[in-house]
Amino acid sequence: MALLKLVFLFFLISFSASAQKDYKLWLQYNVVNNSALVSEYKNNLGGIIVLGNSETIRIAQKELQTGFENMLGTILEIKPNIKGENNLIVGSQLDLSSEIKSELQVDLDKINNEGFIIKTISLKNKKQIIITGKNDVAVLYGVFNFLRILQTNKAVKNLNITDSPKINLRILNHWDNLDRTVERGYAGFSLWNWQKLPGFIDQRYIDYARANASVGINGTVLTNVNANALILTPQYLDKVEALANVFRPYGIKVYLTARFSAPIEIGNLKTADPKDPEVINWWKNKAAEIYKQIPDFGGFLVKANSEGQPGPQNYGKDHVDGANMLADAVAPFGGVIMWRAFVYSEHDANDRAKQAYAEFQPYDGKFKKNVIVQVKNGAIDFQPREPFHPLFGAMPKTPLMMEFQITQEYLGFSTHLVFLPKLFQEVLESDTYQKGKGSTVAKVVDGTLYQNKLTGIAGVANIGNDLNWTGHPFAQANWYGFGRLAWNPHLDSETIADEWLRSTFSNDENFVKPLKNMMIESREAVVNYMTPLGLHHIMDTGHHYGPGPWVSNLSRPEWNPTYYHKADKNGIGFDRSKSGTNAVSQYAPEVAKLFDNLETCPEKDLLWFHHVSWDYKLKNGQTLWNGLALKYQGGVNQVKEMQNVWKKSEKYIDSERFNEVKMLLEIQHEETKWWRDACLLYFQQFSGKELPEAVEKPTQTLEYFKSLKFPFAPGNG
Ligand code: GCW
Repeated sequence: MALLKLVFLFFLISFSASAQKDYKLWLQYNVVNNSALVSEYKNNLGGIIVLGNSETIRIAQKELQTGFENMLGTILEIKPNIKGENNLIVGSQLDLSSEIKSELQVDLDKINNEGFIIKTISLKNKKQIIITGKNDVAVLYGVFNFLRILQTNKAVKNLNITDSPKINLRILNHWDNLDRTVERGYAGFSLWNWQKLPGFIDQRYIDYARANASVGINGTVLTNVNANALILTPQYLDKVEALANVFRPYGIKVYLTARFSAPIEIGNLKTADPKDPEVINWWKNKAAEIYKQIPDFGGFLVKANSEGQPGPQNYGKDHVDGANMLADAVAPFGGVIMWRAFVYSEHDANDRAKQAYAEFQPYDGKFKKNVIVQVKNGAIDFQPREPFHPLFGAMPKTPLMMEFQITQEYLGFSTHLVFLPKLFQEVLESDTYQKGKGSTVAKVVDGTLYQNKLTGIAGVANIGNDLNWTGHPFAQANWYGFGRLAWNPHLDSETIADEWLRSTFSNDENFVKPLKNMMIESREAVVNYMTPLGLHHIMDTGHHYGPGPWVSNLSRPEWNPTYYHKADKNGIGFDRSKSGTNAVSQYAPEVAKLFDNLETCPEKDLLWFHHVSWDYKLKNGQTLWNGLALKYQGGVNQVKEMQNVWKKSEKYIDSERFNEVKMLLEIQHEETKWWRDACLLYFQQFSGKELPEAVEKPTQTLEYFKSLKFPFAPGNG
């Protein structure tokens, strides 16, 4: 019995010890085991002097102490004032001595309000390291960046870093419902425990804020864009206020989704017409009420007249009327309205890919100054690959914010390992040519192309109450990577993968190198085994889990996969060229020409823009049918290879995370075969051709794949 107890206890200890690792995300603060580095760190970091005493500064101090203790095994001495050399001086510009300030003036002039400086300077001939910025939150960003230097085992001698975020609003969009289900959430239930708020502050709220601050995320929309008006009632606003209070010292503002019909639902009005004086007044009062409780409330995110959500069009008004009415309500308090451009209508027979542009582009210049239009990265909907949305660059007089999806609605939920920064980077680097060569999407989003003051980027969160936050340990990298790209949309995804691996797992080069390659490859792998060569939207209905290219019975034509792939005996693909729907014309002439012409259209986007025959010759000489089949097989092989790489990583990491990822990769590998077989068997009915040699025989019949049902797939309401 005693032995049993002991075994149990051991199990409990080892379990919770490694479970904590999962929970700790990229803030592991692993012991530095390179002795030369340890002594360098210790020699350069004698103690800290903390200037200021806000809650934010106290958080920064605690973070440094925790980091040091864990990574170097030493307690960092807190000094009341600068004595001796090699101290870390941490505090905002407002708290710096004039001597330090004058040393740093050039750098201070370079950074923006949220930027930071990490610099080795000489004070009275003594070397010191300063971490500063214009305010305490900027200092906190500097501290996290400094700790990243240590976490990634880089040198701290002669530091000279100035860095500022290039985008103002760096926001997570939670599609969290008030009943704690999460639309398209695959990591458990919502973090927000509305029933226990405001009295009970879950430690997770604090840990969530800390994780976000560590990558510079400065806003969170707490509620689903398919909104519930109740969140705007006093009962819920008390709860929102409690969360805002937790997040504030971490530099994170709270935003809410505004249900357009709220004046009717909770305000007892007869209409929600944006031109109705009572409605206008209701929103003004609501905004005032919110700002009284939450003075730094960020504003509203709105999904209107999209997929059945109410909006101004219900009253014969348009998006501009709706957005501007709300903008006026929050303007006196400095709030913003993020108005989504994700619209398509069952009454519009046009190519769905063209509808958002057709509707929004003519509104350019008509929105109030505090409105920013939120545009998904592609014109359809967060597919494994989409060409960039044609609205980017096409509204020079309107701030546009990027909406990425971090949660993997269409990319294997939280069972597939897919490193999304690679996808995000591909979009951000795309050249819109709207102001000549070099007019990248990143420059539209960071405001440099058209000198927009208001800039933003949103990521639909993949976070839930799972122990490891994101369901898949590697999905943490997508949260991390989103934050890093939000800070700097010009960052390279390889750099991000490198940082993340080192901070999350290990600095051992033998681990980092192969794993980094694996992460970078993982995005193309998912495209290959799901939607190669420009295919899109061929997933199963409702839950969007797994393949469903055969689905053709849904009430709205543009909900059916057959609408998108258009496979028939003549070939496959959606003709969006000039001879088709002419969606290409929504791009700048240079880009339109590129996509329109079969010769120049990148093959990765081929079937997005063209319907081509099964015998069409690809650049490598393969027929389209063979090439398509080989891509599917290639994706399966890539995941097999990912499994091999992962197996070799065992000795570098803890067994719990190792096993989790191993199991998940096995599931992923099985599912790659499912995608390959289901899609190829289905398309084969039209091509009438044999599969090339190198493609493995299907594991099941098409009928079998069609019969699969997943009534309780997560994320689907
Ligand atoms: O991707 C689709 C999803 C919906 C989502 C919608 C949107 C929140 O399937 O679940 O609704 O997009 O972005 O509004």
